[in-house]
Formats: sequence, C-alpha cells, structure tokens
Amino acid sequence: MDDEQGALPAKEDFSAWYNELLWRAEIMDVRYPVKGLYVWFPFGFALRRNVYNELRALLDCDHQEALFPLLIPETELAKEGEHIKGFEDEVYWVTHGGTSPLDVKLALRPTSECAIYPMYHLWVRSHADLPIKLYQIVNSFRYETKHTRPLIRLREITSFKEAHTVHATWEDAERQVGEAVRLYRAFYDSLSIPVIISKRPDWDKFPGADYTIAVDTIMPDGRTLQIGTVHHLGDHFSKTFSITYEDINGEQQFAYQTCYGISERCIAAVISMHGDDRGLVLPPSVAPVQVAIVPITIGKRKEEVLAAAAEIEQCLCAAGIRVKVDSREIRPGAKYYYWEMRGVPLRLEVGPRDIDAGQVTVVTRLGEKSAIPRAGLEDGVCTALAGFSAVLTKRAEEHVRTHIQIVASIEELSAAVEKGVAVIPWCGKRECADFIEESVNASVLGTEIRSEFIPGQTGPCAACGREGTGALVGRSY
Ligand code: P5A
Ligand code: ZN
Repeated sequence: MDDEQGALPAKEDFSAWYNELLWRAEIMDVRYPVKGLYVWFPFGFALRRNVYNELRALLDCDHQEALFPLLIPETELAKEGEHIKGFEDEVYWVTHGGTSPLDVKLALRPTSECAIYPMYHLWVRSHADLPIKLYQIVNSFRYETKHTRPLIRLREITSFKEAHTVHATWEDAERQVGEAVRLYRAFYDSLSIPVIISKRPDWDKFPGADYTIAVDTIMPDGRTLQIGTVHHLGDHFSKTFSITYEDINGEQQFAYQTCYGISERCIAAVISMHGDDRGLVLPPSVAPVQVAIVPITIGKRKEEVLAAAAEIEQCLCAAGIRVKVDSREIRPGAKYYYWEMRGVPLRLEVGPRDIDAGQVTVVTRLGEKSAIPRAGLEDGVCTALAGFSAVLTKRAEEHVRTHIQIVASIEELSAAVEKGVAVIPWCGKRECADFIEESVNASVLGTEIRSEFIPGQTGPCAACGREGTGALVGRSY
C-alpha cells in the first residue's frame, strides 16, 4: 500500500484519525458494499488472532470451546419474552431456501442464547453435569440502526466471543459473574487497557437477564466504549428452555445461568487507547510484529550489515519473538514511517557502527532510544518489550484518570461530561436518572462502580436530594 499519502489526521480529531488509521495501518477495508460489514486485511487479521489468543488462553483454563449453528428457528428465538422484545428490531431473517419460502423463518443469531439453550435442555440431566462453562467465537448479526462504525458498531460482529454457563444455584451463578469480571479484567490488563466496571441500570440490562455488569473504557474523545458485558440470567432462560437437573435428593430443579460477551470492540479499544499521531501503538502481547529490524546499509559494508541483521532476526525468532527484517530497497526513514504506522513496539537499527560497538540500537514506538549489547540480545529485547508494556499501561491509566471527575451537582456534571465521564450521587430512581440524562445530554451508565480510579461515593441525589450513591455518567459510543 502507498505510504506517501501525507500525514495522518491528528488524534485530536478522533473520528477522522480512527477511520484513516484503519486504512493506513491495514486493519480494515471499509469499502465492502454492505453497510456495517467490513473486511479484515491480513495485518488486521493477525492483530485479531493475537488478541483472541489472549482471550482464549484465559478462558481455556476452565471453559471449553464449542460451536453452535448460525441459524436459529423463529420458534426458539421467540420463546423468551424479554429476550425477543429486546432483539426483534435487530434480527436479520432468512425466509427462503432458494425460491421456496421456509416453513419456519430462520434468524441469523444476534447472540446465541436461543441456539445454545435448547441443547442445554438436552445435555443437563443431573447435578453432576454442573457447572457447564462453554464458549464460542463466532460471527453474529445485528441490524443496528445507530451510526455504524468499523470494529465499534457492526451489523456483522465478526469476532463475538460468547460464554454461556449453567449452575445449580443462583449463588453459584453469581460467583461465576465475579469470575467472568475477573477474567475480563485480566484480559484487558494484558492489552494495557484500564477498565471501569459497573452495574447497568435495570432498564439497560441485557434482555432476559437478572442484572448486567458492564466493562467500559474511555476513548480519546472522552466518550465511553462498552467493551464487554457479564449477565446473570437467573432462571429466566432455564424456565423457558426447560433446563433442569436432578438434585441430590432426586428432585428436579431449574438451573441458573450466566452469559458474557466480548466483541472486536476490544480491538477498537487497543487501537484508540494507545495509538498516536503517527499511527498504531500496539502492546507487545498482541503486536503482529514485535520487533522490526532496519539494516542501515549506507557505504561499503552492506553485505556485512545484512548478514548481522539476518543473524539477529534468527536469534530473536528462536527466542519466540515476532520479528521481521526490513531489507526493502527504500530509505530507512520510509521504513521507520511504515513500522510506526503499524504500531511495532521496538525498532532495532543495525549499522556498521553498531556492529563495531558490539551492540544494537533500539528505538521504542514512543521514541525512546537506547543500545543493547549484542551478547544477550534476546534478554535485552524481552526486557525492553516488558518495559514498553508497562509504559503503555501507565499512559493509558493516566488518560482514564484525567477523564473522570467526581461531581456533586448538575452544573458540575454538565461541564464534566464535555470532557469525559463523571460520577455523581444518584438515588436509583428512574425519574431521577431521566432528569440527570436530559439535563446534561449524557447517560447514566451504571452504579456499584468498581474502578481503582473512582473512590466510593455517597451523597444527596443530584436530582431529588434523597440519599444516593455514585453513578457513572457519560456519553457512550
Ligand atoms: C453475552 C454474550 C450478549 O449478547 N449474549 C452472549 C450476551 N451481550 S451484549 O451486551 O449484547 O453483547 C456483548 C458485547 O458485544 C459488544 N457488542 C457489539 N460490538 C460491535 N458491534 C455491535 N453491534 C455490538 N453489539 C454488542 C459489546 O461490547 C457488548 O458488551
Ligand atoms: Zn433521586
């Protein structure tokens, strides 16, 4: 792809920057002729694979991966009243097989409760079968009517990781909700993305759930992005789909369930949180290329420099590092630009002077320059990668910390939501939330906030003055 297209729009202009970066860094091609559907370029796909490998590794400790069909018969999808009410406007329907109308319309899964739970009905027999913890990573379809955006609001979610668990008691399911939140925290830690966990207001919970815990992060423009949700489903679906087990006394009991999901919004978060005016900045844990080697081949010692670069590549590759030598016949400056755009954490420069000094010059994606001795290079590079991750985490935490304000009044809230999110006391009543939302043109996102950046807060409700606790308020994507 042509790299000589002038500068990337500044990150200040977040939407323009984001769209242009997806193209320039070869993450996605947005020109597919269906709204809300996008194409992964190979580089974007490699990033996706690494990100989902992190997620898989965490899940595989105590979940099993499975795969259920894309198509859900209308008869199943319509069974749980709340669920279908929540999704009916977003479902794509398959109505024909060739030219013949189908007897039963088939939905493209907007999510897979109604594909998986009829099978759980068959699989769950006794308390000894529980708990069940399955997940799948699939595409799902939602006819979104809000403004679609690559990786953020899709009509085909290509990378929907959904986990579905079954338990003997409500309390067991609640414990699983806690486990899932911990798992998502660990996942986002591995991506250096700070998160804010909160309980969504009742009217904003997942259709068919007892309650929903959401994972949000703060985008560069101060708006929040919901990057994961964990739902306690109670026994709503087990009653609908008749998922029962025989307890130790030989009696039939309804099971309790949870489900939790993450989409490629996690990749949108990585790109948006860490990127800068020069392009992507990727955490080493998921960067498709962790180290780019640029041979500096001016002068007579070209062959010697190329040989040294190849040897370094081999040695780093053997140490399990994702490394590439860039030996293209273009200026080193053009190579720097190219790898910076693609977020490569470390650039190694190898020239005659480095060879003579028995060292390699290392420049991080954020511009820190140092030299690592050629002897023990693998260890030096691993240390530099770990250091780079730590810097990304610190930077991201700083961003989140400076975009949260604790406020007490509507006036303060109004100013705060222009810059980021705010926390304000709220009594829990719907009409007070409506009043707050209308006053400041932002949403009450959640309560029972769990975040190291936000202290517990109580005080008089900003709307009615009754006793309240901290509610997260912001504008979201
Ligand atoms: C949990 C998994 C569910 O669907 N069923 C199985 C539950 N929850 S959810 O909140 O509706 O979606 C889970 C997460 O997916 C992301 N998401 C989207 N990402 C991109 N485009 C969309 N149109 C879209 N819709 C939802 C959100 O991060 C959400 O938390
Ligand atoms: Zn109130």
